[in-house]
Amino acid sequence: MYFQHTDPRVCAIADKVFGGERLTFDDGLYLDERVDTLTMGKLANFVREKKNGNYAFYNTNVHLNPTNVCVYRCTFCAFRSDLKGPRGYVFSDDAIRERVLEAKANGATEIHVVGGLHHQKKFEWYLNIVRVIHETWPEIHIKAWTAVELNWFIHITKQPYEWVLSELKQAGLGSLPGGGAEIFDESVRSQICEHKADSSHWIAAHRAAHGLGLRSNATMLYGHVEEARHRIDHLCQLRALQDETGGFQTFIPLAFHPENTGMSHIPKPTGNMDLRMVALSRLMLDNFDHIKAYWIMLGEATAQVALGFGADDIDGTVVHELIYHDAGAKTPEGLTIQQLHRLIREAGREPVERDTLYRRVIRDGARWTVGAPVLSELAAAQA
Ligand code: V47
Ligand code: SF4
Repeated sequence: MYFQHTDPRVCAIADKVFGGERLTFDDGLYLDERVDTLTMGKLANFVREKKNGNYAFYNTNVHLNPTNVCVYRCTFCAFRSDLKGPRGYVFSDDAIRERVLEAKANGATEIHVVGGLHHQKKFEWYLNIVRVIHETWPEIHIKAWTAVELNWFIHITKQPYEWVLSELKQAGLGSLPGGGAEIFDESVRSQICEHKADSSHWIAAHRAAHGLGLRSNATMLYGHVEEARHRIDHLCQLRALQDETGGFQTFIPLAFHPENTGMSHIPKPTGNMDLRMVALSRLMLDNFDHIKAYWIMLGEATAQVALGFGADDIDGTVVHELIYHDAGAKTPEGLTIQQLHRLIREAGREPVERDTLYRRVIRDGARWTVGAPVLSELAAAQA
């Protein structure tokens, strides 16, 4: 590939990228602090196309946040409520069933379930949510509970992660979302999410899930009080766990949304920073297949451009999102498949509907079946 740059350090990094060589912590720091956005994008796009061709993935999904009542007080969170707060809510089993039946009618393949850590609910309540969803519609993939929630479950049950996860898996859990990771560095965590699960617990929960054959995602919350060295450290820790287990599917950089939070004085990250974080993560996470530009959080325009800066996935139709909308997101609460196709095609990519495990979805209206894993199809076509 033709590549020219006046900075010899950038040329050395580019040689590594084109040669498939792993970037070091120092390379990552240099990219984050010193390298222009278009150069980062060009390098990241090379990796993105090598891994995912011209495909851009999306899925048909729905969100369920069963409660916003939370024992923790993360300063970046606009979603949580106190136990007796006027905004506090708890879903009933009937309301959960209704959400699942709505998802079924809309042809969703996945339900994404995360919420607060309720002061008074026992593990059985969280387990029952998975059971109710699974019994209402066994075909839907249940991606539920972040590592922070799993950490709460081991705290309230006094059982190890393996026990909690096995119970959830038996009830119908399909995979874990990537939330709760924030920034792993403890000096940052103490400012933004004091008391909640630390980085070693986040990692232990995902390691245990991978050990039980459950796939998971990973995230990083950027654009608040963290610095470049914290972001690179975070990415290097995720890369090391992926080397060990291979259980991560997708990485999602999450842009801090300040409205209605305890850090509302911090401006929202710019579109430039959003694109840099997508590119940086694509370049550092050489052992992750997918980087997601979560359109709900980035906005449709930036998510579209991100498909040329390292991202190969834009998440899904996302009906009923609350976490970002409570924190000031101005994006719609959902997009249709036709709207997602338009965003992807305009960006010059080929839309592919995937299920949670990145198998091709073959659709006839609201009815669907799954085909082969798309990346194995791609590898066979390239061989
Ligand atoms: O853990 C909360 C973040 C996460 C704010 O796995 C905020 O496919 C920015 O993890 N500004 C939950 N971020 C969402 C999440 C997620 C989203 C989409 C897809 C997947 C996936 C996972 O949202 C939390 C926290 O890191 N968050 N409040 C805020 N004001
Ligand atoms: Fe609670 Fe999660 Fe909000 Fe933190 S981010 S306060 S753990 S709901």
